[in-house]
Amino acid sequence: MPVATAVAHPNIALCKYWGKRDRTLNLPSVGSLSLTLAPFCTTTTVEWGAESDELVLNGRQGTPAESRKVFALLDLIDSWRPKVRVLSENDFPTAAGLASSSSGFAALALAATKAAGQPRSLEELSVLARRGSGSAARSLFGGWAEWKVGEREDGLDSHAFALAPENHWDVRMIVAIFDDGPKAVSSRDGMLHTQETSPFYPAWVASTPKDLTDARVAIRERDLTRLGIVMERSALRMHASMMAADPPVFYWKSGSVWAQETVRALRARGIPCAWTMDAGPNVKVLVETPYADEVARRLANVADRVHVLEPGGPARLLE
Ligand code: 2P0
Repeated sequence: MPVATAVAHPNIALCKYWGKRDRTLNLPSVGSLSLTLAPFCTTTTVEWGAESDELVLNGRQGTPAESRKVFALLDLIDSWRPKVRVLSENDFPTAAGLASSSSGFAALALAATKAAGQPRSLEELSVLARRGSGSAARSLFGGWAEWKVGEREDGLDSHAFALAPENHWDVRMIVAIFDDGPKAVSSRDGMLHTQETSPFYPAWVASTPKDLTDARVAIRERDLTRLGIVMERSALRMHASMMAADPPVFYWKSGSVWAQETVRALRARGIPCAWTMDAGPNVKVLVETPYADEVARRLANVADRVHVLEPGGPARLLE
């Protein structure tokens, strides 16, 4: 029975993805840009040929909703596929403010295509992983990656590509945790509701191309001050679009604002750092490595917990 195992890291967007132009193909309304982060990872084993379709996620049976998403992705690889067993383990809490779906669907796409005997390029895998979860399109790549919005109706040009490898720039991403419970509103529901009801949504979409242009330059020049301006602008505009939805989608907690204030205070003292937030209350702070310990210490004063992460490599198969 063909078996393959793959490992992928989660990523955090510096220029955010929020909104879809096609729900069936999971095509984004905006381009996005991210940093892939180690050491957190998802390890996924696919047995292509089993008694029945089975998903085991972190040692428990997958829920019907989780299983539907996973097996729908496998159907895209081969609509005549045999029954398949999928075992997936995250070495970080599933709802800890890092999208485990990003590493999960990247590892699944890589392991499943290998087990099915259908090896694909990283760009083709990115198109496939995108169908499971948008942010997974970026986790196939290590380091700094951009996911193109694309123009084609079939979505084949909406994949990520590598901007710079993980050793391009010596930085850390510090995750300040304020709540590791499950989200009240999933990203998918939150973004669809935002695009359907927020008067700010068109302005959000229109603002994103400049963010991508500015972020590419800042990353190339390893300019954290410039990248920080883009990161915070992108996160604030994304959250402003959802806060203006009807009813609002609101993920912030008081601790989220304390962490943002901590970052501004550190910057005022000459430490280059910048924050971003996703569909939850946790705050992620990008900093050059020599300042990481001090920034982590300051954030630990306001957060329940902090994790210090580093740029991670691309998704890979385990022999
Ligand atoms: C991102 N997020 O760029 C944005 C920022 C959350 C906030 O991608 O519907 O799980 O599966 O494509 O990728 C989280 O949403 O959404 C996400 P789907 P996904 O990282």
